[in-house]
Amino acid sequence: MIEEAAGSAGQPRTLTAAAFRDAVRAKLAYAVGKDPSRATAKDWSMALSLAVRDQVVERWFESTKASHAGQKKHVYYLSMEFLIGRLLNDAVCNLGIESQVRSACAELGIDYQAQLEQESDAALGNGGLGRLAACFLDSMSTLGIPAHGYGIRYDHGLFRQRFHDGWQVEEPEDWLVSGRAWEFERAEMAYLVKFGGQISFDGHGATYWRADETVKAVAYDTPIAGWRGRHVNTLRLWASRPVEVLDLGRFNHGDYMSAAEKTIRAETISRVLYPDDTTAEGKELRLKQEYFFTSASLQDIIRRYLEDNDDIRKLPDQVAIQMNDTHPAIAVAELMRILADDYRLTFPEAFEITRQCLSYTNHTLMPEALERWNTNLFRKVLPRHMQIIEWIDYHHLAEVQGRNLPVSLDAIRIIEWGSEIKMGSLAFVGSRRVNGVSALHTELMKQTVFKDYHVLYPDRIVNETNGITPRRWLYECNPGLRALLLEAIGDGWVDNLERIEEAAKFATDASFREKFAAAKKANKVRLAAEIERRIGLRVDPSALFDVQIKRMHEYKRQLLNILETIALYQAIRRGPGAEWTPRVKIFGGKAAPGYQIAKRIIKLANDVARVVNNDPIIGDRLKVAVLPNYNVSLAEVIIPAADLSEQISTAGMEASGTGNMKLALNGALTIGTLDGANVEIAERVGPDNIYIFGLTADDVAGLRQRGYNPNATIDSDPTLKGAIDAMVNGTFSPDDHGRFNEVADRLWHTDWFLVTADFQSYFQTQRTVDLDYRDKNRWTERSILNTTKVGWFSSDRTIRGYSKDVWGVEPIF
Ligand code: GLG
Repeated sequence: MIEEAAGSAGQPRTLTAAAFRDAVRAKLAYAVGKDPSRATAKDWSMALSLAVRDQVVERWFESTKASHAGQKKHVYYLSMEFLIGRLLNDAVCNLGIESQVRSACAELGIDYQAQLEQESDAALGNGGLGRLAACFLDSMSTLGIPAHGYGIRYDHGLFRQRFHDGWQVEEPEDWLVSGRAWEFERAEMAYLVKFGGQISFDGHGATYWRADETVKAVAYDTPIAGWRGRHVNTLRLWASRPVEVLDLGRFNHGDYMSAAEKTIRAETISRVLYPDDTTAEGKELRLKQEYFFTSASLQDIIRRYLEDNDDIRKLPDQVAIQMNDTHPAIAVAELMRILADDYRLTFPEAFEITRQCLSYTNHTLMPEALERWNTNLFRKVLPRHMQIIEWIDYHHLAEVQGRNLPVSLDAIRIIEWGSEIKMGSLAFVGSRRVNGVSALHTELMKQTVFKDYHVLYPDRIVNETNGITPRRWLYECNPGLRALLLEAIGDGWVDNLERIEEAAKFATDASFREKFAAAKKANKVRLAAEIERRIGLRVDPSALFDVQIKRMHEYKRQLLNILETIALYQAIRRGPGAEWTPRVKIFGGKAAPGYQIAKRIIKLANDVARVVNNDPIIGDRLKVAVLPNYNVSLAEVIIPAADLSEQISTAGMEASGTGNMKLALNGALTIGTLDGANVEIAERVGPDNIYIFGLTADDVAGLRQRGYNPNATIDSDPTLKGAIDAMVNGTFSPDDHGRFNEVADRLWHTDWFLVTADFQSYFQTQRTVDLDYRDKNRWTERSILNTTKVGWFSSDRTIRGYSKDVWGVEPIF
């Protein structure tokens, strides 16, 4: 039994350092099986994590008991992605046991920081959508909302990115390879999930689904502790396993390969995360993945519900299910199937209950990213669900026809031309609430993609502007700034981030400003060391750190940033004697493996970097650092060190963005378009503390409608033309002049993302940034105002919004 120091009321019980040290030793011996003299860094890190995990487990039991006893409505967050990153420091900070853990490590002669780096980064997601789900888990636990996150336990998360000669190379990621301290396998918690086959009816109301293939979904649970460890929720990830482990008959005939065939087929479902989150993958495996985790989760939800309740019709009183994007939208049909086929409710009854339980979050308006499934494929994989969706579509349409409203019936069909199922439409029709992720995005949802639905259901669409957890994105990743804030205003801001505004008054206080700048500088020194370690480039920590970190995508316009880099490079070369503000351009981001143009833009960034960084005329005035394998852990190092945050998407295309919030919270000033949540950030920090440039969403729509001709723009702008010319004349690709022709051609001919249209405004704004950065005091003052004015973007606020507007649940804290 571990000795515990008494905690004051409401505070978590805390361990003494000595007790914790002994606990780590015991874990090393009895759980890892190593003697301290033989233990590797990995062994120690495992022992440390297991000891910390013990601290979470008791609270976890208590939370589970309390939520059963309290009979509160429970939230189930279904997401194909959870980008949780590392968990050790997160658990330690949330439990408030950092000082004990650090002293225990010191006594054991191990370096805490080094232990943290041993943990693999759980990259079970692509970008913002998956990271949002992870922040929501933290906030739901922090607010004491009984909740489960449900997803897939991929063997391989998002690929590891390497650069070979500047080109992206994808390598499989293997986060599970050296064991995982945080999860518990629940072999007994398994559900069967069926695919394909035939449907038959017995004529007395019973339906039978004789499947072609059945797999077993096995649960793996990770406890997620909230701030101060007051409540612990569960992230339950499903792994796909065969129903029969081995075909012994075939094995005994010496046919070893085919004896294992079913196992391989079943395990394939949870093998890899689809690396592409922006194009609909019309692939059977993807559809199976989506159905696999949705079905297992719904079966689990109903089992839990029936443990404490007996009337299936009252499910919506106890259950709120959130569909994170359309990936789990098959839940609409699956819940109906369970209610109708297993519990014998009529379709209308089942539909009503389904619509009361489910809600849907939309994350993008880009047509190519809105999932559609070919009906032939769908019918083959999910024959019963196809029938149910046909029923929903037919009845929904019939109901609408009766209401005589000004909507286009074609636009509200779920099954288009009988050949494609629109999953966004299915999710909309089957949901109680549908939400966008920023004010602008929600408005655009009402005006564009869901226009007709909005006429039919004017109350259904609500806005829940995204947020980020201040625990990971300030408290943990920025210890210097954390310490300064604790000293200045106490720790109320960690519970209620809006209270960070109490520090705004210090923006003009010279001593505070100095400490704030010193913390930023220390973070920049740390990042500079990381840049050197990763790519061998030396950068000066007193230069302006200009950061663009996010997935590589044309709409995010890394290309605009690179063109500006080229133009700046050319300007410095023309006049090296002028007064330049030294700048380090930092890029990080992965391109989907099949997204050729995005991969070429990575190559361009690397080619430009090579030339710029080696040009003796340029020196420290400009450096370009393209960092490979951007992920959550790297973000934790880059974000606290940023001076300038690049949020430069084509207006109307970035649903929200959340990197913008993290960077602003850590004191970076944003240079951005009026897109996504930038709009709301600008409202809060005020026009003097943000750099807004370029076309608005309305301008973009107008320009595209009229037909934009990039030719004239490029011809009339020598700076832009010079940069594009350099791209195609071999300045950066002496070995292959034609390498970037296609990139340039797109700019000259179509430029759908309006890079050229926004270039001049962007370039000029960057020159203003240069000038402003010279006034260090003023810059720090504005940096402080960014940190202190963006408290509203806490995911705690977002989750309170969902609780009230979408789920109908009450946070405990
Ligand atoms: C999407 C959007 C982002 C958004 C995120 C979370 O592209 O703008 O911030 O979801 O809502 N696919 C994404 O990452």
